[in-house]
Amino acid sequence: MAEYFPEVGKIAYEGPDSDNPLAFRHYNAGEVIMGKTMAEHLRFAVCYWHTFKGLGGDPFGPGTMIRNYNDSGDEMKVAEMTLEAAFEFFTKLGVGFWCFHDRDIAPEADTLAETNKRLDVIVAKAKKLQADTGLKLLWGTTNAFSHRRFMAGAGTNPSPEIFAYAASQIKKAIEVTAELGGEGYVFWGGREGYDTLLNTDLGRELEHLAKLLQMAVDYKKKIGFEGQFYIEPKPKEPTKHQYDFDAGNCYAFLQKFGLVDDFKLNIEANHATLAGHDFHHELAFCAANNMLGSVDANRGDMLLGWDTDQFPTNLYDATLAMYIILKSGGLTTGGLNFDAKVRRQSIDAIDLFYAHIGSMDTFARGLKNAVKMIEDGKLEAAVKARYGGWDEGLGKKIESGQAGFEELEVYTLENGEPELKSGRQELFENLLNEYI
Ligand code: XUL
Ligand code: CO
Repeated sequence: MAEYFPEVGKIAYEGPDSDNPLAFRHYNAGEVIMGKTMAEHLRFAVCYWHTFKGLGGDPFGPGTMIRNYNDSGDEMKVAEMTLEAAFEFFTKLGVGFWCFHDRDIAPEADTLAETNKRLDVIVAKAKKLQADTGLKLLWGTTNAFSHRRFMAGAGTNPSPEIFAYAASQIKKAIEVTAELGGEGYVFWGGREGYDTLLNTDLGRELEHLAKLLQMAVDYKKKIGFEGQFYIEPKPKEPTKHQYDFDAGNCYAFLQKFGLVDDFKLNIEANHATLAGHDFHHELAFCAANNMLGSVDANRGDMLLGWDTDQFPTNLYDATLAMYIILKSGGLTTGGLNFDAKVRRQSIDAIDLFYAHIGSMDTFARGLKNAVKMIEDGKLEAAVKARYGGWDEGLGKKIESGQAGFEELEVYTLENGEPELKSGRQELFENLLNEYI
């Protein structure tokens, strides 16, 4: 097999004092922290679509990146070379997982039958490469948003024929995900939303989306696919409004349609910020509602305001994310998938390595910081103290349902104006800084 990244060897852990840009300073895969190795805690995945199919195109210009695995006029040959390059990259980087969309591993043909055949060829090759390298599939997903047939959505398309097409495509994508032993399957509603309400029956579209998801759940059970289903919230882009707006919205939707036990959420940092939340908020919401499944680890640029999908390098975000993840029991089926792309000017293949190494080190530091926060317990104790009133007397009565409006009125009339306590935000912020 050809070598596609000959200038890079296996990336090793060299410790914080290393000045080798092609080494980890903080991510030491086998190091045990709180009973698990760092690799087991972080479950890093590389995403196929950005890392191997993204070439730097943006709305103002085409791609800028020239890759040696792209160098053939034959689409299937390119697909095979790209897959080989990807597995070389995964292995050299030392991640345990990868993620893909059906259409980025195998190009679409003229008919669904022909497209499925192409997908089978690539999946057979991927299965072999997984066996040879020990790589695992974190999740698969469907691209039902790029082709022109999906311009008005897939499951929420006004046309039942297009709904049927999307269902057929998702069926196949779940089958190949199962074939590759995928630990999960993601639904990201690429164009499940609307551009204008004037031409949209919002209520009916939501019903249809639920139908599609229910069919997927039924089919998953029928074929015995045991991977976890995830929904990936995103509020807008490409549509003006996406139905899977944020974690709260997805949770309500899943509850309404009786789907809540069959899905968890895949939280993407940049999608959180597009929804006007921070990453921390979306993760905390999921943790509070037992919906935390997996993470698309990236970041946006607050001044640009669209889904820039940058590599995550912010230590505060990584620390708070890992704090929530650890406190909610850690990642089980999910992982940290770098749904991120190098910038348009980062044209060299080696930039892909720098980007992933930096982000893996960022989350390794986040993990270590979060462990310090948990072991030291000060933050948790301070939060607990703030809610201490609920563990006794009046609070306990309210929480256990032993008080109603009348009892509370009597209490308030007898006790008068409640004592006020500082929220101590600055003190909490200072405390957080001590761990970073
Ligand atoms: C798009 C996005 C997707 C999903 C998978 O914003 O995040 O790549 O992660 O379809
Ligand atoms: Co994503």
